[in-house]
Amino acid sequence: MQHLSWPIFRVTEKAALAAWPEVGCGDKNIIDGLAVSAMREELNTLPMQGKIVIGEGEIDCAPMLYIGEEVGNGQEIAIDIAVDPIEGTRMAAMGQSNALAVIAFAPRDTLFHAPDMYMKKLVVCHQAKGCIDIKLSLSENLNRIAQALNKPLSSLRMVTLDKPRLKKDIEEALHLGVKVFAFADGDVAASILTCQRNNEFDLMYTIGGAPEGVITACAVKAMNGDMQAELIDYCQAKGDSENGRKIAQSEYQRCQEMNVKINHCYELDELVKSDQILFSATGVTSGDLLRGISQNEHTITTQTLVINGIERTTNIISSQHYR
Ligand code: VTB
Ligand code: MG
Ligand code: MG
Repeated sequence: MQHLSWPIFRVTEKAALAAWPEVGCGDKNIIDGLAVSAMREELNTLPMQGKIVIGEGEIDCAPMLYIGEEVGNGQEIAIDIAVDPIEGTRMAAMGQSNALAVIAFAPRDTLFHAPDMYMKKLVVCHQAKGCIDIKLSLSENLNRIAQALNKPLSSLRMVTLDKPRLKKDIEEALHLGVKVFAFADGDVAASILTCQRNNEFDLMYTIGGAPEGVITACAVKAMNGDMQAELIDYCQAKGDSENGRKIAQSEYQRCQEMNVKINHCYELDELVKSDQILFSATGVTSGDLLRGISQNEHTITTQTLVINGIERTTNIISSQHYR
């Protein structure tokens, strides 16, 4: 597995580079399509029997590296792959910050098979490990985290997403005096920022995509943080409606087929069963986590974060691509 720790960063680099010329084009499917093809091509050169277990695209019907797709050149080890060719296609399409190309590798059969639906996620850094319980209220969790970190609620910094479905939670946190940082999009980046040493945030709490949740879990596990997650149905995330109920019904069916439970607390060790994790993210547009792609006359510069759960290291790799 360790032999993939170098090649993995080229996979997200290539995807980010392919999508970047179309940043700001307004069409997220164009962005996604470019990143997907570049990623697939690069993955197929790697010495592995890779299987996509977390892909993306069902919620927004984007071109995808589909679940079950086999990639790699078929040699050596069998691995599970969780991928979001562009995490934040809307940001990339609209020229907003924080879009990343992301991938994670883990040994075969160690990643949670999440359907593409909404997931409630709670992430903390290693100092607050073991104190969270997603089944309790947000207030209770904020109190527990503050206690674990030995700081007052008024110094606690929570990162989340600025979505209507989180309005009540944001108000609840603010009511306790907690400082809230609501990103437009991108809870993978928000979660990594929470787990980094010298972390900007004490916790990440949100309702976002389940595939992003498993990708996040890979990074959190490799960084020795903690996380819990709960799949929630469409109506719980978006409010009740006739159409929503139809979507929710199909989600229940899908979950039954995949043998996973809605409204059940999944622990980090259930989301990712192994410590042998390789994770890579390349900035497409600049954000809090990584610088986006930039260009001058002769070179294009990319910045990539590689998290290695085997070695327990994180590396930031800045590459100059000569033309
Ligand atoms: C979520 C979140 C992602 O998009 O999938 C979100 O996990 C989609 O939210 O990080 P909406 O359904 O409200 O659009 C991201 O923020 C970016 O991909
Ligand atoms: Mg995507
Ligand atoms: Mg995404």
